[in-house]
Amino acid sequence: NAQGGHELWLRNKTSVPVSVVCAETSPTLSIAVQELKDGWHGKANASVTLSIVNDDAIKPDGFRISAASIRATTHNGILYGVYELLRRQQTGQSITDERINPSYKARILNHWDNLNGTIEHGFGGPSIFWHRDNSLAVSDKDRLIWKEYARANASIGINGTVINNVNANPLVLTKDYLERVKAIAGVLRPYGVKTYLSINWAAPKTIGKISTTDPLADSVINWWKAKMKEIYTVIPDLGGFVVKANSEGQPGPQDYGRSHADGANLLADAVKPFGGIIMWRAFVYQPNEKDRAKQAYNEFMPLDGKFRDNVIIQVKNGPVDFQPREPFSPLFGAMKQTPVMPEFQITQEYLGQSIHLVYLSTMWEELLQSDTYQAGKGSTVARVTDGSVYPQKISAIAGVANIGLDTNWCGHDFAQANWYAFGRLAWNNRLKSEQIADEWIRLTFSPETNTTAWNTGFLAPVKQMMMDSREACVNYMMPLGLHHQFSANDHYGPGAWWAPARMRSDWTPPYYHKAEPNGVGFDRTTKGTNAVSQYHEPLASLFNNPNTCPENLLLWFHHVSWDFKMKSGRTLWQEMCYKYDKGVQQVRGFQKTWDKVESYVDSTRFRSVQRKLRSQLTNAILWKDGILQYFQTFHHQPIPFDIERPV
Ligand code: GCW
Repeated sequence: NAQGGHELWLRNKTSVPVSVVCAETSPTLSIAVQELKDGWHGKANASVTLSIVNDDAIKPDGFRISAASIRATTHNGILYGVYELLRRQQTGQSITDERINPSYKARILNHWDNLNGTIEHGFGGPSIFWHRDNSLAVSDKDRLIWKEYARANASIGINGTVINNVNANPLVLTKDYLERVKAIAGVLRPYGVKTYLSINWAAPKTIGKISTTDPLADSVINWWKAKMKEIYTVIPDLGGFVVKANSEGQPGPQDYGRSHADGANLLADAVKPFGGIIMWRAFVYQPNEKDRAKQAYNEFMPLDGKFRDNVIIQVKNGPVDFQPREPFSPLFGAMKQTPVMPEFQITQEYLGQSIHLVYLSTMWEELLQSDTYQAGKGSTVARVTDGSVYPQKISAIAGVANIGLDTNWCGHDFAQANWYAFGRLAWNNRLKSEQIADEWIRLTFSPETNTTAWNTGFLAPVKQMMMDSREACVNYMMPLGLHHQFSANDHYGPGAWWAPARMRSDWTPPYYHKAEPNGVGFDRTTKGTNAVSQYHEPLASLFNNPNTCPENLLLWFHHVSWDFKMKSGRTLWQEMCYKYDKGVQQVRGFQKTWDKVESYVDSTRFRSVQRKLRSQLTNAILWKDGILQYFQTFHHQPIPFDIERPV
């Protein structure tokens, strides 16, 4: 077995000879041809034809494949077809003649990378784009890493990347930085990966010496027009920009009494001549809101239809903030005249960082398959964002990257699966997490011949572990609709009790659990904050009633008695104890699973995962004991005897 994880899912396994016929040439096609030659696992000495065709049923990145041909309307389409063909060969999937198009036009990673090389909530080492010493010189090593990164992305269909943090340093828009951006874009381009940047709203002031950033001021409009012209002269095919404005202290148009639409449209007009798009984020909440979960909807719904056609609203999967489980954001499907794109978080800020083994695909699948009912039954988040329900010129999806300079790229070997899964779901938002896990395991760990012993001894148990891992994390961190129970700002360990005197209340866990002697949970019903009304019927009524609300979201929508009767017949308190205990037992189970597969994995990866599972267990126990003992101080009921009790 190959050592280490730096090759990701692109392991060079022994291939057989193939001849490739391709009439055209380009850097992208050269890559396509080379990949086929290096990775061919089809019939030995077969001949494969790559051709550009006219076919209205094939979208720009789409393709038509068969066992011996790939047809597309663009060179990028050919490249994606090549990776599809190779993946099917290497994972033993069948290849029939079919046309395949991506779900979203823009499939984008968001790097929260700062210009000084640090990464906000990055757990896989320093930035691959920016240096710790602030130097902007481009080295051969830089180029090599960017190339491997681009290849990995292309192989799973990711076609864009935002290379600086949404908490943006305006300097990225200045000359010397733009030269580095140009170099990065140059390496990514042949792999079909477009470069994007994050904008700091106050840039005209900070780097432009303009006295205002009012989006309606001529000086501001002109500054942005000139800036965009400058940027696009350096990088003519830059994809566009993401903007975090009036969010967590970032400047924005509201500083001047203007709306998100005023702000987004100003930038949209400035990039329009160059074909760029503006991804305007809806992650907004204020210190004194009674219910943070409602604000994005309240701010953005009145603006529906007021945005330019090259603006898309970027919405986190849930209404609060990337918690282990949230209901879907009510903005999905509700904005009918403005395209909306889901934002996932691949980096595990709130799901155990680089220590816990948590396969996030099941969480994203849950979101994509959630029915919003906004255009009748079957209006899933997938369909209301990908253009199936509403006509939209642009469609996109973003994932906050978990990538850094660590040897295995992501900190945890299994975190690579989350990068992989994001790409696969962005390409096809109907895919099942189980299939994605199956592919990833085969590509990442498979021996030369995948034998029955390997299938039953390794593939099956490891896949099961991955499939169970997110629910396990929910169980030992925040079951039954609990959310934001983290201590301090690192968002790692339990802190239901954490509430320093001078801290904004919405940054402390008690704001979210509202525990007291008689009960627990956040009342978002019509009698409470009425957040339920932001959902379309029948969901609003379903969520509003504690007896019909899904139990896994109970404490999200309801404040209920500790003795509330659960479907299992247990009280809420008992059920909570069993959930936390189950989470801990699941992690013990993962340890056993992993220990048994030792003979199938190289020792580097085996030991690293084994070590991390041990820490995960310790931490899961801490979560269970800490939160349960804290809640006991309100109601003084015992912990059931048949679960593992705090000692
Ligand atoms: O989850 C929170 C993070 C912030 C982040 C913010 C956002 C980039 O704690 O670090 O800032 O979300 O998404 O803007």
